[in-house]
Amino acid sequence: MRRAAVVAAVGALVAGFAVYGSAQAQEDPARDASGATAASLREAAAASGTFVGTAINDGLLSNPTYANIAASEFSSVTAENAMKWDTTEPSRGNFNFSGGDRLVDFANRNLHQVYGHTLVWHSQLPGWVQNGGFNAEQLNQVMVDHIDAVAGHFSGELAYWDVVNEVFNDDGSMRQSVFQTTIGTEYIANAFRAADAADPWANLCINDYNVEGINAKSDALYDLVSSLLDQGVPIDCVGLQSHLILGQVPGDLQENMQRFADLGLEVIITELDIRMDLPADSGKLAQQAEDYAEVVTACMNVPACEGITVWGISDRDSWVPGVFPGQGAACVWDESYQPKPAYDGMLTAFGG
Ligand code: G2I
Repeated sequence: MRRAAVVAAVGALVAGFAVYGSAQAQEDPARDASGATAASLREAAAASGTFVGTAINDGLLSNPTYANIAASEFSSVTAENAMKWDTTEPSRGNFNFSGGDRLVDFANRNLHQVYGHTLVWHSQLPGWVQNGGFNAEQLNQVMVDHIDAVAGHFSGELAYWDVVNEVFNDDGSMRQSVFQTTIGTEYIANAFRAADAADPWANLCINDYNVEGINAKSDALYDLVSSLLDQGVPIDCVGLQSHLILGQVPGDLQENMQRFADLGLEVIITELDIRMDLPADSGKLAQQAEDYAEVVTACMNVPACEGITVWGISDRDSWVPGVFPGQGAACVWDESYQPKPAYDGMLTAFGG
């Protein structure tokens, strides 16, 4: 059994006794449709053996409001940026694990699992890799050395790793990253084998966006993971990022998750947020609550969907407005760290 299953079991046990490390008890427990109470997303999710996570900006953990929500509402944390290549190996052979270590320490103190993100990605890739002029053999060695050092450093601490991230274009063709153009598609199998060697405990995932519904890109992902499994490559899970748009949760999300589950893989919602045109209003927030609930329900209906991570706690901290001008309000807590209707949507869908 890989570590994730152990962590989930411990999480469920812990939630049963409502002990949350340094987290404070909630004063106003929500009441679900059946009349049962759930004090937090974490407790509601654990009751059904599912984890609920958030991306963490470790620099914000010194904000007590942020840290308290992270500690009490979630059972899993993902490093929003701290475990990416440009942070962990900014120059060749020089490693920086300070942000990742802070996150692991926070997680251990609060009985969270840690979800590692990400080992091999075309973005946030330092110039020495992107423009290093390496040939195929050299770049493969650079990649394997990176995985060996980073996954090796955190080995035993993480429940999951996104081994490769965003390897496809939206039409299902391979993204022409430096890894793809220099090494060829076999870089993906090589990366998974290196990650498995460096950390035999973590579940190893492939992660992407716009693969939540059945479409050309998720078809390509399905074909790739099928081929990796046929080759005996150690892959355990598929991450559906789920950066969604208000009112546009794909109607075939559950069916799509199920086809990956039928291959024997876990499916994780890894980066959920649901953006809208600003300003938000009560109608949009009500729609957003329905959308969040729909995603949770799809996951709950697929036993291999082991968990859901939201991409940041509050609208104040979200990446969305910086990348999509005029859009935002994508998270579950508002700019003042008050829970939005989406909070109750998620809580109720988890079942309390
Ligand atoms: O773009 C949204 C997500 C899509 N899937 C992969 C995720 O890793 C990605 O996360 C975002 C982070 O939320 C942002 O925080 O990745 C961005 C980079 O592609 C992150 O933004 C970067 C900024 O672009 C940099 O200017 C900044 O220095 O964050 C850096 C650290 O704060």
